[in-house]
Amino acid sequence: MSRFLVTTLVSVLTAALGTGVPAYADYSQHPEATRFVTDMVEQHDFDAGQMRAWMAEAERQDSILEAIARPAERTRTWAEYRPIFLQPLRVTRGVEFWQAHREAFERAQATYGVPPEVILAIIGVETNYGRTTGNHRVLDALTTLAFDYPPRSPFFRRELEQYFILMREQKQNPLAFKGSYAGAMGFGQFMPSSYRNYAVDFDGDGLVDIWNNPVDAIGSVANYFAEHGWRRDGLVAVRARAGASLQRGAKEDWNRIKPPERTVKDWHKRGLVPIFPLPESTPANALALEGDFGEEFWLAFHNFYVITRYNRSHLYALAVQQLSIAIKTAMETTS
Ligand SMILES: [Ca+2]
Repeated sequence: MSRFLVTTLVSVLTAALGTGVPAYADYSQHPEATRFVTDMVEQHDFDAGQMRAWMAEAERQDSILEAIARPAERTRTWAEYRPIFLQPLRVTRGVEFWQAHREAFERAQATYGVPPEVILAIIGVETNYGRTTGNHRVLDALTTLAFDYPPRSPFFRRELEQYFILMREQKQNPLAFKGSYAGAMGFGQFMPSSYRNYAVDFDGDGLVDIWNNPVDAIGSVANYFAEHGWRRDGLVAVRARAGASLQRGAKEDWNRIKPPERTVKDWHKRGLVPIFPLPESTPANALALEGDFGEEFWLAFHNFYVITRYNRSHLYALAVQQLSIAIKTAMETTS
């Protein structure tokens, strides 16, 4: 019996027994993927036979479905999350990466207004400066999530579409690239749409390569921030003290992932004061986090919000901010 017949029988039986989603031999037979192929042919002029061949190569990965169901940001407290990214080795390697690419960091700051330590912290948190860019085939990750993860299938279907267009633009083979379980790629873990929209050729060699080229990666992360509203010399976050009179108000006032609407003055009135003086008119959100020594309070400013545009998590943004300060401090003492 052919593999096709066996898997077809298995899927019929699985469906008949009601044990869950029917399993398809590969994505060339999956009905959603079939519709996707038709759309790619009609909307973007891809070759139908080539698209079907790629879909036949794509493999559903259960490990990806398990991984997306439990991202670290949603299951860990700040006390648990922080040490993952603030290890001394990650700081040391940040300094090394800075020293290795000084010119690119200076040019990125001049061009986009984003300081080196922030770009470094992003690349450090995302991939340990390009060391861990992911072991999943991007094609498998995006097809699995586009066609077998209903909660976010519209998002991943769009990213899969962008991935094929990116591959065509870059004259690359869609089977050849690896990334995270979500299909994020390269030093800065860009999704395909971000790659197409924000990645730049920062060393001027005619290629936009954030998979292997650290200089392009540096410029691309800085450009991403600039395009998402980063303010040159703007604040990110400052630790705050809460008096006994702290008026907490509604729970949803805290840890917001939105542009700040209140100001330092508003928080001051409610009993929350930054540890060093700031203009009272500065727009700020407030964070209350479970830290090593009990509850920690922070005021988070516009540029903090911009960091959450990279990854929608206040723990992520605060880890980036703290790593950036650690790297800058270490750089100042070594150079
Ligand atoms: Ca380049």
